Amino acid sequence: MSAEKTTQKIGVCNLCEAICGPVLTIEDGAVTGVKGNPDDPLSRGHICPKGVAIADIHADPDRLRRPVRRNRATDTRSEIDWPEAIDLVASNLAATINEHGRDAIGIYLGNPNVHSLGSMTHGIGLVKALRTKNTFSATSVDQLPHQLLAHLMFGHQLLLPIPDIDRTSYFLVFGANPMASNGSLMTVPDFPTRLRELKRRGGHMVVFDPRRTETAKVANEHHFIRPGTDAWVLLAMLNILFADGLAAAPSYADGLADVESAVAHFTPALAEQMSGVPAAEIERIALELATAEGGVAYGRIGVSTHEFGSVCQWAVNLLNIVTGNLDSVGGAMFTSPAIDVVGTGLIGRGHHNARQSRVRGLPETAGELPVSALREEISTPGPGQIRTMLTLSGNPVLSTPDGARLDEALEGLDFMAAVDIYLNETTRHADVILPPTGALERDHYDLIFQTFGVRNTARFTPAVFEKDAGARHDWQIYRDVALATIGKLHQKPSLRTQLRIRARMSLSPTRLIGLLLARGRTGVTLRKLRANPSGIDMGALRPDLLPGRLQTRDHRMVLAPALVLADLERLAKVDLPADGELLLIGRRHKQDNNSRMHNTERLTRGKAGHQLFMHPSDPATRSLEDGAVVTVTSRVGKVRVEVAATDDMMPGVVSLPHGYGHARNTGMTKAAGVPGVSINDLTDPERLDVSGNAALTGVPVTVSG
Ligand SMILES: Nc1nc2c(c(=O)[nH]1)N[C@H]1C(S)=C(S)[C@@H](COP(=O)(O)OP(=O)(O)OC[C@H]3O[C@@H](n4cnc5c(=O)[nH]c(N)nc54)[C@H](O)[C@@H]3O)O[C@H]1N2
Ligand SMILES: Nc1nc2c(c(=O)[nH]1)N[C@H]1C(S)=C(S)[C@@H](COP(=O)(O)OP(=O)(O)OC[C@H]3O[C@@H](n4cnc5c(=O)[nH]c(N)nc54)[C@H](O)[C@@H]3O)O[C@H]1N2
Ligand code: SF4
Ligand SMILES: [Mo]
Repeated sequence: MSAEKTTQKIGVCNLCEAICGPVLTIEDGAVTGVKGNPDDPLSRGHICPKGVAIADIHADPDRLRRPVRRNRATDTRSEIDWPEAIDLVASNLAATINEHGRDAIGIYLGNPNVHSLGSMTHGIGLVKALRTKNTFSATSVDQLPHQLLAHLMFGHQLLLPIPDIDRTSYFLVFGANPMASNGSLMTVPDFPTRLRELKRRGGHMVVFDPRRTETAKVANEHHFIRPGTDAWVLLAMLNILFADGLAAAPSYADGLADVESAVAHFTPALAEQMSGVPAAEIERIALELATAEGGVAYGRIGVSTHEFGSVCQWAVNLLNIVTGNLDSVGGAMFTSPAIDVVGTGLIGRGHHNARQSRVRGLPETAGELPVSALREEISTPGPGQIRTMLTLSGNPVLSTPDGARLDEALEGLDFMAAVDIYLNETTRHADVILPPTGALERDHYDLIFQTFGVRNTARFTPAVFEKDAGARHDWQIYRDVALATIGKLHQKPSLRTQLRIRARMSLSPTRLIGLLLARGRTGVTLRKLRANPSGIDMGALRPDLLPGRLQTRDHRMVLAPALVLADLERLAKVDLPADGELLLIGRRHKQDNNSRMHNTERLTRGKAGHQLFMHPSDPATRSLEDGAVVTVTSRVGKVRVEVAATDDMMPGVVSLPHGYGHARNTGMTKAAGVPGVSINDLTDPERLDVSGNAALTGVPVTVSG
């Protein structure tokens, strides 16, 4: 191969929240190397095994590159051209609205939307243009409690306190496994090095997790905790801090006395009974956090996907606030991004329970309904029933509770369209799939994860490859579907609204970023970013931004939101756990990405990791052999899967990864051959947090031979 044809380009990995910016080697139009970029001020040369696999997605023969139409009668698919595909989707969306009203459209937005600039700028535009109440997303199987509490306490759903991992001396973690996940709601590429640095400077990391995870193993301390019981432990920590006179609040905060009386019931002794964590340990750790020079509490998926996820997130925020660690170096701080989606109001501050879902009366948050209600909204007849579905980069059949029944419900729709790059468990139901360009063929500026960074940085990454002549970017698809659908409505919006939508949807994402940067206060412009492709460093997170940064109307912080206080009564009524009950939790693997990446050779070689993990004592008491195929049964479903005994599990707790169960897949032949079952055939849409987030963890199950 001639040397002239080899180039190096900076790309961006869109697979997880760490947003690494690797250097790609390109030879004759193909990616032949992916390595970290040491000049990147955020990712500092880091990449993980998945980052290398972005080359595989780019070249993947399974990836869809042209629109696909399904013949329902024969369940076969053929490629069609773009004008025909857009027209088919728009005609069906418009026909549904014309005949049954806007709410007959259901929309589900999956995780990769947040990782694509075009989805952020134009996908949201399409959703707004369709104006259906039946909008759902992966938020309600993920971080909804974080967003709700940020809204209630700080006045904006995305004003999230980010751990100052590079300066903290005490890192207290509930239900997160950043060694595998690379961090979440804390954009922290290079977590392993940052943790080593933390330990080297004498810092201490404590992990509460029902599994001794990859992270637990490298932390200074790990404590097993019974799934679903973190609320008691967190509240007991607050209880101790009040009892010892170590809890205080800044002058701009209201409600400290209400918090004190609310946590009075939740003693360390009660927490020990519920969680299995010794009261003395709870007490010690609370005091250590309070007295550390810059300590921070942090909770993630393992405490967000709980029946009391909002209480947990409230308590995590309070631990930081009352110990003086919010808005303070080494604690939890707010970012100052170059495009401030929070301060400029680019993303709304949020609201909660302004309306409810039709069938079960579940509350909306920021305009979205809990995805646990999606299946029943499709299959329950009556006015407002969903008849046509649009999924945008999502695989809810594998990623949301009771996926097996959602799988059936999708087949009963009048029409379904998907904007997705693969034919998978969800998109196989679509009458039309519209595949956008991949991550290496589009410009990227990360509006969301630069807002959650552990450092203030900005980076713009131009497309590494030009798109094929016949390919479309996601923003172009969203624009075309929105405009074509509006054009076919019987009741069109006013001419002014139509012109506004057209003008907004016609600006490219990159133009928009240029305009937004120019409006920002950091001095970072698109021109400067183009001149510094590794990114611009704006420094460590800054303390003392409060109360100015608060987005509440009166710039005061709300310590005791009524919604959470009321939920403490529900918490106080929970019974002690039954003896011998098995509780199911999830897990993430370094080489997986939710339901994706199981068709790449590079990440699936080696020993399969889909098994049901159990503590060795649990199969033994049930006369089950290690390696045997067992039946796992929950209230909603059953799966058959192999057991792997490991003393990394807490006794009484079993674990399956999510995003498996590709046997029902008709598209990716390689993925369909990957063993494993979907944990979400067992998770229960009736188990919910007060926010509406699914309680995916701690599902009661039985395991038999
Ligand atoms: N039991 C259990 N369930 C869980 C979780 C758990 O911990 N336990 N985790 C939850 C969490 S945190 C999340 S975020 C959700 C994820 O839930 P989803 O977002 O529904 O699932 P993903 O597997 O991320 O699906 C991504 C989809 O986007 C497509 N895609 C990938 N890249 C692109 C792209 O560039 N453009 C377009 N248009 N499409 C693309 C993929 O083909 C796939 O169909 O799962 C949740 N489900
Ligand atoms: N490799 C990889 N990286 C990813 C993803 C991926 O699929 N693969 N997904 C990305 C996405 S969408 C997200 S949202 C983030 C999530 O990022 P993390 O939250 O760090 O992800 P998890 O690995 O699911 O960690 C959750 C932990 O909670 C524990 N847990 C379960 N139940 C409980 C409980 O009741 N209490 C406590 N204390 N712990 C509990 C689990 O054992 C697990 O170790 O990861 C992102 N990064
Ligand atoms: S850590 Fe995340 S962003 Fe970085 S290379 Fe791995 S998957 Fe990509
Ligand atoms: Mo997620």
